[in-house]
Amino acid sequence: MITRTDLRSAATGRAPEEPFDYRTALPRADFDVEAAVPATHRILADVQERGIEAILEMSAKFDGVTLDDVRVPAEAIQRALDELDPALRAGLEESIRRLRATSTNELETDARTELGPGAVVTHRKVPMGRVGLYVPGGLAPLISSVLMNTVPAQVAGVGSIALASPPQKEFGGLPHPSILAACALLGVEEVYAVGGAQAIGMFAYGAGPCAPVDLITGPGNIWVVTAKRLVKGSVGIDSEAGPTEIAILADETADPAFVAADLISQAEHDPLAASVLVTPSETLAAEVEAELDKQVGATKHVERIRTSLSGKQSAIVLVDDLEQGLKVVDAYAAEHLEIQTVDADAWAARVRNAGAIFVGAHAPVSLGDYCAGSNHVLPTAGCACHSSGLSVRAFTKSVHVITYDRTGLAEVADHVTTMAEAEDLPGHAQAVRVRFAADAGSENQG
Ligand code: HSO
Ligand code: ZN
Repeated sequence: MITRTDLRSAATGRAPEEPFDYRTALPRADFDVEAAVPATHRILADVQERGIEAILEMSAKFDGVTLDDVRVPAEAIQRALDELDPALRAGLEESIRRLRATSTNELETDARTELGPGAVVTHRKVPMGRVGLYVPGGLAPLISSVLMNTVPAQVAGVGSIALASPPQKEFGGLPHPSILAACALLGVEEVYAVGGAQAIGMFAYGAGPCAPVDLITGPGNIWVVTAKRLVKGSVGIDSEAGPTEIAILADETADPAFVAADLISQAEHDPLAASVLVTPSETLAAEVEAELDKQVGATKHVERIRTSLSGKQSAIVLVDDLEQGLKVVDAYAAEHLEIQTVDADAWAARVRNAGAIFVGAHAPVSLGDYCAGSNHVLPTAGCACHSSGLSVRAFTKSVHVITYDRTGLAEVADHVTTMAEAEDLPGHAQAVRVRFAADAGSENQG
């Protein structure tokens, strides 16, 4: 069901230490944002031009619901909480508690640097003013994504939070009730029943009751990801989070049943989801294949899982040793990376590129999806090389505050004027000299 990619020296004729761009050899989904640009562009332009009217037409066309308003009424949000299953409520509350603990601990303080008498630079951290959080409906109602988007925003101190999730036909055009209940638990009151690229347009440009936001975060399908890329610049976005990915670096000490279950867990999300095992152990590879055969049939979403495991984005990658495995997983830059090896901590410490790293046999990705206290909105498609997952930092910007007095400026005035003249920008030099003109005059007179 899952294919093998053999990167061992014997198969490739290349020694593991030879420089090689492993990205070209690794499986990856066709998630062609470029191809989705023209259609997404039309949707965004329509939302920008016709606002709420365009959005309501799109809800009818894409979601099959006829609505006359996009804002979810406060009573519907409260009712969803009243009707929430107590066990689910307990789970959500524990998840919120853990996310708040990590988010609070991750808050960064202002950095004040005194560079000399009368010369201070402060790096001040400022929360975003208004954010738009997107929670997908799609193949599963991602209740947990409400928490992952909202908690760090709240802890960062964002003043105004709006949340959008697709309207669901079976719930009378509202988002899934558990999504609304999670909003109620968190005190999020501004909720919109809008999905897809049109939700991103609504956040970016403002439409009807929704004022434009400064930052849009959250995962989504190809239309959402493409729309975020297109509006970027006029608003901020978090990293691109497309179909989910799991990579597992494992050796012969890993439990094949655990490894297979974890590969299946993310394959369950999407036919385009990627599950990749990187191992130097042919025995483990064979055992995991056998486990997959055994376990997949017993899952609920068999077809989706089979499609994603047999897709070209999933594979068992054989490597010479864990050193080469480390190069491979670093090049792949998976959204989620599990390390199930001896000395898992030590291997994990050497990983540079991953959205999140799960260390040891008892840290499955599912834990992080729901209740680890870490965030599950993470960069996919190799973006972990340059981007991070959601955290309070994503909802905070920083600004240098420069506080120099006359003494402080005098200390570096000559350096500024020299550099300005070297750049042929005498106006810059003059802006400093003018402040000491009186001194120069009194010296001349003296
Ligand atoms: N694994 C998904 C998040 C998720 N899983 C939500 C279950 N619910 C992307 O990180
Ligand atoms: Zn998941």
